[in-house]
Amino acid sequence: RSVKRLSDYQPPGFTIDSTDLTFELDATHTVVTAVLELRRLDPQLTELSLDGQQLQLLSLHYNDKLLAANEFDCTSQQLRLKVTEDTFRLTIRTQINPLANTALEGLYYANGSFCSQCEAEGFRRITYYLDRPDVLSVFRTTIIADTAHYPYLLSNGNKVEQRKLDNGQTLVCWQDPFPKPSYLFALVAGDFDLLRGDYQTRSGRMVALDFFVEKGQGGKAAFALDALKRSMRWDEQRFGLEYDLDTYMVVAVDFFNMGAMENKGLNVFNSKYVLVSEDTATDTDFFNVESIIGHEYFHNWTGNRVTCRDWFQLSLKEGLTVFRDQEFSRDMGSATVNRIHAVQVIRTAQFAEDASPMAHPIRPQQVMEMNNFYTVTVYDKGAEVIRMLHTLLGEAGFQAGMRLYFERHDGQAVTCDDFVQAMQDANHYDLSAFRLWYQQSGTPELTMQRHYEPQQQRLTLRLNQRTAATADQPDKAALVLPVRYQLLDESGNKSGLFVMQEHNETLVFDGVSAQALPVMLEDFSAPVRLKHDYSEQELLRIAMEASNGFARWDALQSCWMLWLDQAMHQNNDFRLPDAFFELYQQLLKLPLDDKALTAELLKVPEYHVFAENFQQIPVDAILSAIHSFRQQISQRLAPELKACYQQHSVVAVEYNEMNVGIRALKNRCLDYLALHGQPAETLLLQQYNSASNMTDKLAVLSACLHSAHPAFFGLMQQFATEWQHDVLVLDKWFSLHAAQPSAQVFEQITLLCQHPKFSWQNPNRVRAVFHAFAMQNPGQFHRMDGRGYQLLTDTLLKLDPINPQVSARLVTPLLSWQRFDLERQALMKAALHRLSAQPGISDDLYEKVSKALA
Ligand code: DPP
Ligand code: ZN
Repeated sequence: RSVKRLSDYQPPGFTIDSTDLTFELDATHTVVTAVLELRRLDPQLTELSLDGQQLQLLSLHYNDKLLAANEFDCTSQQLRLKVTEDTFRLTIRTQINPLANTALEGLYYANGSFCSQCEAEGFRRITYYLDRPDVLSVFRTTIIADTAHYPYLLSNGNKVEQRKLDNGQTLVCWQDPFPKPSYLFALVAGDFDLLRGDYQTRSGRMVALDFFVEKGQGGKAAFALDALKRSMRWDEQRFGLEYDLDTYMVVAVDFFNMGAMENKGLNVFNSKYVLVSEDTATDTDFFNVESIIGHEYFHNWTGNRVTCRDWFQLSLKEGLTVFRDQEFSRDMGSATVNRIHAVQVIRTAQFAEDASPMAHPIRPQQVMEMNNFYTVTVYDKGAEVIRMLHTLLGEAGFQAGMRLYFERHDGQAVTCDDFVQAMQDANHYDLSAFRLWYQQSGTPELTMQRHYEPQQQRLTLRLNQRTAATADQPDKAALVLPVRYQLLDESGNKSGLFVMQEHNETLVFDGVSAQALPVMLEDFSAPVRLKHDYSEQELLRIAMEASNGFARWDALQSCWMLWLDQAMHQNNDFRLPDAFFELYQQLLKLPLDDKALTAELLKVPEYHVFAENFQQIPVDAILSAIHSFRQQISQRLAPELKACYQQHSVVAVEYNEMNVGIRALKNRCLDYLALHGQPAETLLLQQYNSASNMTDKLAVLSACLHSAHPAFFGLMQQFATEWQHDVLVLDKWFSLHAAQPSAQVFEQITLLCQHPKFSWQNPNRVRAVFHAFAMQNPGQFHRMDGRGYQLLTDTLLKLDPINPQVSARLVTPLLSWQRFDLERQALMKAALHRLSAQPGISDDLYEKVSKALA
């Protein structure tokens, strides 16, 4: 198995000026004819090597000459031939089997439609090609298919021809004027509902917006269509970027490995990120649709117009585009809650990845299977790195950098360094030390110690940064850390930005009182772990007094860690302090204007939040402490919880910031009230039966789940009957079953896998069951008898031959075996050995398992 290294990058020896593709579609025997106009860039080269995978070569022409089998070399991975001219044409006919393509990479056939996914290296499963992002070509795509079954034949760009053939087939031809790498190619053929809209750009051009979704679901795309218009407007206003084609198409499919894909002019989406209506989707689903619609749209400039030179640069487009979609979401809803959620992703999933055998910098240095590097590090930590640039340069400076970036690189395939250079040059700001963020992995730990001198009224903060070794890199250097702070003081609050560069630095405040309290790392201004010496009392003071909502939430998070620690040392005799109940009481009686933030403040952190603070994770102690915290809150604050619930129980159904916040608050109360057992039943049933929206229905089910309420099973049955026709809703039901914190979950999962709507071929179904089990059911997954690990391992062995991308994602929780007690370590390791012993295990899974066992 081969590993590719960034340091081995070589520019392409040939390029492809134009790519003319013809698809004769058939579920099992699709014939692809590729006419490629090639040009030699390196005159020394005498051999051309094209990438290919699982292709059956039918014929190969060099210019007009049909080549005989001995005139080229065709292996399972490559097509090689001698080349004598500087420009020449290759005509390659291949046959592929889309129906057999359960990996869902390249061209596949599922649910009666053809669909493609080419990022990162899927195009080589369609035809032999220079399948690398720095080969940009102008594409023309002709699709021929049976008219009755496939009335819509779609590809990138503008439709230039459509005609009926006399054999019941239709031919459609698409031309994309923008040169693009093969990973942005797309083809879709099928029968859909079409929802149409349009958008006038700021320069006055009309753009047709077409959403293609499963038959009968057209109405559920209206919100996504509006979200697209909002994204287009927002990108014009905030970034000055306008759409560049006459049509923007979005296709929603149920069989899809990822969330969505930004193919030029023809986005393909996982249907769960397009299809929403109040009765079938939760507020979180609506949020995700808007954010992902935005994300893929924003890629049109950051990803498509300027793309990546090689796949090691993935964060160039993903980190930047996540930053952009986060800023968009922040402008559309509660800025504070959005930031809290983004920070939670970093503190749980990303910190966990840094601590795992898969640790890598946002620009990885070596890769076996590229699909394994679409990670929370590349995406979300990558976005934090962009956010730090934004913090250092300010909005105006950052936008100046963006303009220079596009001025220099529009139409090119570039590197992360090119991006930073544009930011540097536009601002005359030396970013040489900052660049280390791109090559160093790991989570920096920032320690703050306070020292107060009463005579001088001087507060000194001693700051130290240290990054522990990671699996991929032993030695770490000091990073540039933008530290935003606020000093809470009677004499007035001071805030500012301190840019830390060295391992040890001091920050001095003069003329401040002994009570002055520094709030560090406001808004999580750098992706680090902050170690501080605040007392519980001080943290609660920040939680009550800070003007910044994020700082209040963050202080409470630190409190929870203190209390967990105390609970662990007092065998759960620990009682939460009165001052805490006073704070909660106040929030319940007088919620903040931002109700969604209030609901966040009222939440006991989840297992993963607590777990990430430990090198060795005390699974059982965390779970029992969470249980005890929730019990204490529900008992001590019962009247306030009821009153707050009652006060917010009537909410208009429409998805908007206010309604979402009220629902979040009400359902947070419900979650605690459900712990009251039988007396809560009326309340639960009442909300379930009267709910006009999925958020409120699902909130009842999950409250029952969290509190092990006996109403759970009856309601789950009712829910299944109501929603058996809607797979996206059923996915929620699958996940709730799989998250059930009792041993019954094992039989339940067996039953779920026999459900008529379950399919091992469908990633959404598989994830609904097994991602929920492995990630949202820590008690059963980490059982001491190993049954949880065994179930996941059996699943992976079954899944890997079907869809390696999905199996390699699901294996994640097993990789971090070193972070558990010795008994669990042994069980998890045995599971990993079982996987590695499996003959024919995919590169995707092998790369992760072998690193975990190294
Ligand atoms: N490039 C896609 C996205 O992040 C993932 N394949 O939008
Ligand atoms: Zn993306």
